[in-house]
Amino acid sequence: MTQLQALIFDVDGTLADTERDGHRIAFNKAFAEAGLDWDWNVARYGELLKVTGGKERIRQYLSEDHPAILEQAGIDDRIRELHAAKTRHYVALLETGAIPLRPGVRRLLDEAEAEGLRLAIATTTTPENVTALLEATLGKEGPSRFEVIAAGDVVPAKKPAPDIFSHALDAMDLPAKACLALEDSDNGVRSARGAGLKVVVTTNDYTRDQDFAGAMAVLDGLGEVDSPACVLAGPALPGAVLDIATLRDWFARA
Ligand code: XBP
Ligand code: MG
Repeated sequence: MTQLQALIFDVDGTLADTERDGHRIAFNKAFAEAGLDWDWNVARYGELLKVTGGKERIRQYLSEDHPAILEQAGIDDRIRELHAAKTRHYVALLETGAIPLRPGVRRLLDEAEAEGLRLAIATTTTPENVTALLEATLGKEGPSRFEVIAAGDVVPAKKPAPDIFSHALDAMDLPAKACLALEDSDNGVRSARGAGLKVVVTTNDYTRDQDFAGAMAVLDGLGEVDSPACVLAGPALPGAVLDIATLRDWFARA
């Protein structure tokens, strides 16, 4: 049987709750700065999250709310410019330290390293966003703790396509059967499963009611000693938190 050798983390919603108070705010700032009256409230943004990728999400919004604008000449450049402004606002927001890691993330990363597991990232978001989040939360050395950061447009087809996880596996030169993905969304589970990976889900407010078919386990978080994790589907947790010993056990049995 193949031993667990690496953890591959999603970023948005998994490492940190970045969507509602991060990406959404940055999109709205970019729209306002461009003189647009587009405003994505919390509920509308939740609907738009079905499409991964910021540029793709703007395009989806236009197709639903302003279809005539999508037909205008130069719209692709316009979307690219708006998205570049959004990334600028998002990185600036992260640099203020406004968005912490989710509970248990730092603990699990430390433990994984101590146990000799390799770490990688597979995300739809823009690479600068990942660097900014990891530096703001884990310090200057944060990004280098992950041997591969697969992000954004490095693959043309974003989640739920499997490409970004396959890309991370190729870069690590590891087979899917030796790795475990950590995700927060249905699109992420489909992407990881498509690449042949086992997946553990930690849900958040936007993803709680999604269908995580194929996931090895679904929890409301990784848990900390003073705020235990709750298993929503899958094997029972032996203690208050999801730790590497439990992950190894679930991985071997799945
Ligand atoms: C993350 C996303 C991203 C971010 C925005 O999905 O969908 O689009 O919301 O990032 P996942 P950019 O967690 O499944 O990878 O604006 O940089 O594209
Ligand atoms: Mg996610």
